[in-house]
Amino acid sequence: MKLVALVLAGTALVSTLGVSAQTLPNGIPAKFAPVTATFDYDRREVDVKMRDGVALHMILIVPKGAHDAPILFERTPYNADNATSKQDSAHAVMLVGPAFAEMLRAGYILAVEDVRGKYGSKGEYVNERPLIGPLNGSKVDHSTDAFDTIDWLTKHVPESNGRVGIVGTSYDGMMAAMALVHPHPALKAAAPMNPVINTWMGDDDFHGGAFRMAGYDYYFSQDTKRGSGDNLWRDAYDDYDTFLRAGSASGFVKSRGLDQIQVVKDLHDHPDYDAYWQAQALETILPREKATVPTLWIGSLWDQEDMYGAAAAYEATAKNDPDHLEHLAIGPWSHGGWAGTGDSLGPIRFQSDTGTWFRQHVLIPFLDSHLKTGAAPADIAPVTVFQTGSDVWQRLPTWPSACAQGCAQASRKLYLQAGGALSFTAPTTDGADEYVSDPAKPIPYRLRPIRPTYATGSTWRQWLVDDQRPFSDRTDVLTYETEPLTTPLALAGAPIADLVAATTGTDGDFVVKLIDVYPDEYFEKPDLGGYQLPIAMDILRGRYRESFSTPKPITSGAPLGYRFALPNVNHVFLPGHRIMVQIQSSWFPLYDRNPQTFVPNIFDAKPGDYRKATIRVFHAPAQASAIELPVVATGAAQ
Ligand code: PG9
Repeated sequence: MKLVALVLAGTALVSTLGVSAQTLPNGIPAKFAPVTATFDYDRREVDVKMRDGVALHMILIVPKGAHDAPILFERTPYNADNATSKQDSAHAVMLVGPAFAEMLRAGYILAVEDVRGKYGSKGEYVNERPLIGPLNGSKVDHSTDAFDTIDWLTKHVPESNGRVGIVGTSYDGMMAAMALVHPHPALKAAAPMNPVINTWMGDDDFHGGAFRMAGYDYYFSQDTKRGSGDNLWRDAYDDYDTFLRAGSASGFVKSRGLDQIQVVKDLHDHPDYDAYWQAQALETILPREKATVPTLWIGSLWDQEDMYGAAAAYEATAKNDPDHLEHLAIGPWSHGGWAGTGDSLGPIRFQSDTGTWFRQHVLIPFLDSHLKTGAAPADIAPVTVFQTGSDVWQRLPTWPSACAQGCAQASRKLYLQAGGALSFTAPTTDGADEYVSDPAKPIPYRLRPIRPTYATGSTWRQWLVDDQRPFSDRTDVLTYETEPLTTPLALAGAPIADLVAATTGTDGDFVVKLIDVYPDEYFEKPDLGGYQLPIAMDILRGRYRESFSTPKPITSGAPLGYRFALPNVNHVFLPGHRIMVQIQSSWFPLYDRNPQTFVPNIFDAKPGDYRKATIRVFHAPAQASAIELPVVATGAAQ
C-alpha cells in the first residue's frame, strides 16, 4: 500500500514537471443517494396537476409503517419545503413545528402544499385570490385547488385511510376556509386557525375603515418574489419616525416603489367597503351552502393580525348548520398562539399551558373523531372558550354567549361621567370632555421606539396586552374608570362603543379601549400592580359612522353618534379591579393618520389636509356616551 502511495505521489510530482496531468475525480458525486434506513418517515416531494394543468408542489411526511392513517393537509404561501424541513433529522417530529409534531405523534400523515404561484408551485400568485365569481373569472381558485389536491391524495397515498382534514393558521387558515366551499367528499374535518376571513372588516388590512400600515412589510416580502422576499428597508430605527416623515400611506408607498405591487394598488384603490371587498367576504360566502364538513374555527383573544375572522366565520356558518358541525374555540393567545404553550402573553400569566391543553383536549380529539377510522365521537362543545380573569376553560352552547337570550337583553351600558368616572347609571347632568388631536403628534400605538413589525426585537406579537398607563395620562387621551369592583363582572361577546362626540374637523378617528385595571398593589404578581390590561380595543374612522361603503364628511361641530363593536372578549373583572375606558383619535403608525379634513381617499392626503381638531365627547342625559358590555352571570357558563 505504501509503495502504491509513493508511486502516485511520484506521478503527481512528475505531472507538475510537464508530464501529462492526471484527471482528478469530481469530489461531488453525480447523484448522492442518502441511506435513510434509520429514518422513521418517508418524505415525498410531489407535483400535483390541477384541473387547468398547473402543477402545485406538495411535501408529504409519511411515518414509516403508517397504515390506514388519516391525512392532515395544509396549503400555504409560506414555503411548504421550509415547513417540513426545520431540521435535518431521522425523526419526523423534528422536521416540523411543535404542533405538527404532536399531530404526527397522534398518527397523522402530513401534506403541505405551496399555493399556486409561490415557492415550488407553478402558476400565478394572487394575494388572497378571490373565489370564482365576480372578481375571478377563471375556472380555478383555492377551493378548486384544495379539491384537486385532496382528490390526488385519496388516490396516491396507499398508507392513508382516504380521510383528509385541512388545517392552517392565518393565510393558511383562509385556505382551509376556502376549501369548505364545494368541498371534496374526502374532506372530513377542517380547523381554520386565526383565519383571514374579511381583511377589510377587522383582519389584517383595515379595522373600522382605518388602514393598517403594518401590511406593507408583509406585502413587500411576500408579493415581490415567487420565493422568499426581502425585508422592507428602513431609514430610521423607530417606525414612528419612518411613517411620520412619509406623510401619508401613499407617501410611504411611493418612497419605496411599493405601488408596483398589485395588492398595494388594490388596497389604495378600495379604501371603502365597496363591492370589491363585499364580494370576498367569506362570512357571507360560506353560509350560502349548508355546512357539511365538521369545522373547528380557532381564534385568539389578543390576535394582533386576524382578530375578526374565526368568530365571524363561526357566527355566520352556525346559521346554516342543521347538523351541528360548526365549532368555535377561542384561547388567551396572540396570532397563532394555539400552537404554543400558551402559559403567558407578555407579562400576563395564565394558570396553565392553555395551548397544550387546547391541543390535547379539543383540537386533536376533534380531528381524531372525524378522521380516524372507526373513531368514537368526541365530546367537543359547540364553543370552547378560555375565560380570562378567572383563567378557566368554558364549554358553551353558543357564541357570543351573552346573546343566548338576545344581545340587547344582556347588554349593560357603562356610561362616561364627569370627572373621569364610569358607572352603570346614566349621567344626570350635562357635560363633555375634550382634547386636541394633532396629526403632527399622533399617539403611538406602542411605546417608542417602535421597531418594524417583524424585525428582531419587535414586540408586535404581544402589543395588544401592553400596559396602557403610558397613554392614560396624555392630554390627547380621555380616560374614565370605575371604582374598584366589589363583585366580579363577567363579559362574553363583543362590547360596543357608543359615543356621542363632536369634532372641529370634517373627518376623524375614534379609538376606544376597554381596560382591566389591576389593583394598586397586587401581591400575586407585584409588578402588575396598577397594570392597565387592554381587554378589547379598536378604531372607527369617522367618515364611516353611517356606512362602511359610503364615506361621508362629518359635520364640523355637530354632536354625532359613533357606534362600533370592539373585538370579542370572554373576561371576568375581578373584585378589587377597576374598569377603564380610554378614548383617543390616533393609533400610529399601525393605523395611518386621519387628516381630520375630509378628503376623497385618505391614502393620498396632502400635507395641508392634516389639521389639528378639537374633539368633544359628551356625557349628558340626552347625549350619553357609553360602552355596552355583554354581561353574563359569573360561573354560569361552565
Ligand atoms: N396575518 C397574515 C397575513 C397578512 C397579510 C395578508 C394575509 C395574511 C398571516 O399571518 O398570514
